[in-house]
Amino acid sequence: MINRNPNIANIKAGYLFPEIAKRRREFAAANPDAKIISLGIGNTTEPILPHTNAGLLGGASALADVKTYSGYADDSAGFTKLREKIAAAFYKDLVEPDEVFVSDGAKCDIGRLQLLFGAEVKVAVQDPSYPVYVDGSVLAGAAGGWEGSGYAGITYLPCTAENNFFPNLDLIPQNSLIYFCSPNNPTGATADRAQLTALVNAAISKGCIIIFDAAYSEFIRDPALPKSIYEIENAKICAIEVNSFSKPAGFTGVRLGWSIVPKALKYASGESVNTDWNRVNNTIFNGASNIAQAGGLAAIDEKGLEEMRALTDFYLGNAKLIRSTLQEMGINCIGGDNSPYIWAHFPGRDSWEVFSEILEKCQVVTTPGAGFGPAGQSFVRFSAFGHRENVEEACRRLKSNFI
Ligand code: PGU
Repeated sequence: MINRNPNIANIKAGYLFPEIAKRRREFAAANPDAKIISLGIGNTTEPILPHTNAGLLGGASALADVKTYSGYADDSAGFTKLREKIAAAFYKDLVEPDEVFVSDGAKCDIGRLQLLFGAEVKVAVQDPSYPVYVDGSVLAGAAGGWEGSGYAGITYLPCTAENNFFPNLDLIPQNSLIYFCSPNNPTGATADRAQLTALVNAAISKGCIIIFDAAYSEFIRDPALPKSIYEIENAKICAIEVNSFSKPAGFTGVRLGWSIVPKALKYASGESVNTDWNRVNNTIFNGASNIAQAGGLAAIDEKGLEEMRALTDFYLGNAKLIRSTLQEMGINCIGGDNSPYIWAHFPGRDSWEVFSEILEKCQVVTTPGAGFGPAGQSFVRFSAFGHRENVEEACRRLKSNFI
């Protein structure tokens, strides 16, 4: 029989969020009367707003008319108009439309991007981090080992209270692929201009490429904080950015995102990363849904951007409630101001144990910090995605039941 890809044996048995869903189901089965509230996975709950939805409906209707029907696109990179609008709306033309690649979401892009660098690449990740960076690298064979052996090819960059949740850049190996997420999932920390400038300078001096995950950039409210890595000088020669309509437009199920691969970005050989990315995508990806792209066009015109602002304001309102509740309870936490996640500290405790205690006492699902990396131990992530009444009820239960 054919052998299994050994890289699959090297990833953790279960992906974090299905594991949490399993524990929730087990708890629900044992406690049929429990009214469980999820502040676990960062999954949107509020409906898509009318103007954006009209764009989606228009995209669907166009398919039912012979005059406007469309099938496969000539190129997988997306509608030209959408590429132009993304460049203008989110990057104020700091990037060009042919540097924008529309996709079915940031997670899928993160998985495919590894193909550009092969199994030999060294990887550096913030610790804690969104699990796809490590699991995706392991699947691509880049980890050079088994989790129990410490994934020799992956360097963890601890982000802790001591360093204000920004890593020591001296730990980044030469010629490595750096995953960096800001506003951060799970810590909610948002890097400032000086920190991102230091990151870009470190990447350039060490011959690294940054994959900058800006999936939460539309939650930034502090005007001094950069929303894109390209606001930093020279980022175009060392950084790829991924982003998504999932959280700001409620497109988690619609599936629409994009990546930016600058034409100035080169491998050690001098060849163009942009050209390769186009080639890889045209080979294994047939483009984002044309309905989703029609929705995306509406989501970033003037009215659509107002809707994005309203939706992200709503979730930030939830974040404020959760954060102030935790603070009133005397629990140290960060995040929740320019991001939809609150990172709460339970010193000396095991994060899965805190997760279970919150579930049992409050019937509230959270995400244990250890699921995001070793430095997440003793932390728990609260997601601000939820209906307001559920978030209010979760806060009441936390205050009265979780001592
Ligand atoms: N990047 C970051 C940093 C994320 O947190 C998420 C979703 C994505 C990308 C995914 O974006 P898409 O465009 O929708 O593909 N993180 C959520 C959902 C869990 C998951 O497995 O994606 C979370 O709770 O962390």
